[in-house]
Amino acid sequence: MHRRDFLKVGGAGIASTVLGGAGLIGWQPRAHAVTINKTFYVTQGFMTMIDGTDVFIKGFSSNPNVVNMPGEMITDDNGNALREGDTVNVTIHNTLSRSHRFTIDGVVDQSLPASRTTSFSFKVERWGSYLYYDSSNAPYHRLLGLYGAMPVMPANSSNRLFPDSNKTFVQQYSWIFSDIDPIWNDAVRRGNTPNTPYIPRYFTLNGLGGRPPGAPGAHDPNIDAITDPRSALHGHIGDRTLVRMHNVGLADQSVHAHGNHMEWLTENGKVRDDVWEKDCLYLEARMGAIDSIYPFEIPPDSWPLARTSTYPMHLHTEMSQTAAGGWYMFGAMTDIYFE
Ligand SMILES: [Cu+2]
Repeated sequence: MHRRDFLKVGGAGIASTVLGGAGLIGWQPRAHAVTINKTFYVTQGFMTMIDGTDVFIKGFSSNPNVVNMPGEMITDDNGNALREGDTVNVTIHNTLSRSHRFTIDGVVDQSLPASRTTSFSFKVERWGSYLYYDSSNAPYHRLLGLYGAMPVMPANSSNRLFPDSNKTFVQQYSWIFSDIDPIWNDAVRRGNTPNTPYIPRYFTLNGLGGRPPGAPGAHDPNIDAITDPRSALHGHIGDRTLVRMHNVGLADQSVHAHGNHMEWLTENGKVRDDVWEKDCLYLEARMGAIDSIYPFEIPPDSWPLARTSTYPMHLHTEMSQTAAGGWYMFGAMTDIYFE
C-alpha cells in the first residue's frame, strides 16, 4: 500500500498501487515546457491516530479506494518539479455527495460538483512553492486533509529557487504542516459547521505525527513522521537542501532545525531582501509559507567535528509536539540525517 493511503470506510478493500513514494522532489532541467495530465479522486475515510482514535479525513487521492493526506505532489510525468510554462490538465472525480473545490491561489480556482467528474487546465507562469487545496467551506475542508504541494522551478535554472537568487541547492523537499481537531472533523462529516472551540489534538507533518523511539510504529516510515522519507532530510556534507514549507493548519508555528541554521529565502511567497540564517523560522497559520535552504554544513559548534550525525527538526510550540492532549513526541517533527 502506498504510504499515504488510508483505507476508505466501506471501500473495496486494500488497494494495490504502483505509485512511488519518493521523498525528494525530483528535478531535471528541461529545455521546453511540457503538458502533464493529473487525475485525482476526492475521497473520505478514517485515519487511526496513536491513541486509537479514528479521525475523519478527506483527500485529493490517487485512486477511489484510498484517502491521501496530503494529496500526491503535482509533478511532471517523471516525478520531477514543474517548471515555468508547464501546462497541467487536471481531471478530478469527486466521489462524494458534497461539492468541493480545487484552488491554487493566483493560478486556478475550480468548483467540483458532488458526484461528478470535472476537467480543467491551468498554466504555471512563475516559479514558486504552490499549495493546491479546497478553499470551499473554509477552513474546514482544508483542515480535513484536502491539500497538496506543487513545486515549480524557474525556466532558466536547475539549482536556484528563483532566477537571481545567489543561493543554490542540490535537492529539495516539501513539508506541509497541519493540525487536527477531531471534533471539528466529525462535525463536518455530519454536515454541520463546527461550533465548539478549536482544540487541536494532533499535529502533522506531511500527514503524519512522530513516533519516538520505543513507541509503537517508531521507525515505520508509513506512519512515523520522524522516518518518513518524504519528510526526513538525508544528505552528505555539502548537499544543500531546499525545503518548501506550508502550514495549512490554524496554529502558528516556529520551525526549529538542529545541526545547522537555515537560509531563509522567502516568506509567504515573497522573496526576502536579505537572506538571514536562522535556527527558528516563523511559519504562520492559515496558509503561511516559507522556503529555506538547510545547508548540510559541518555543524559549527561541534567538537570533534561532526560529519555524520542525526539532528531533530521540531516545532517550538510545546503542544505541537504532542498528540491526544499529552502524548509527548508524537507531534509534528522529523529528523535530519548527515550521512
Ligand atoms: Cu529546538
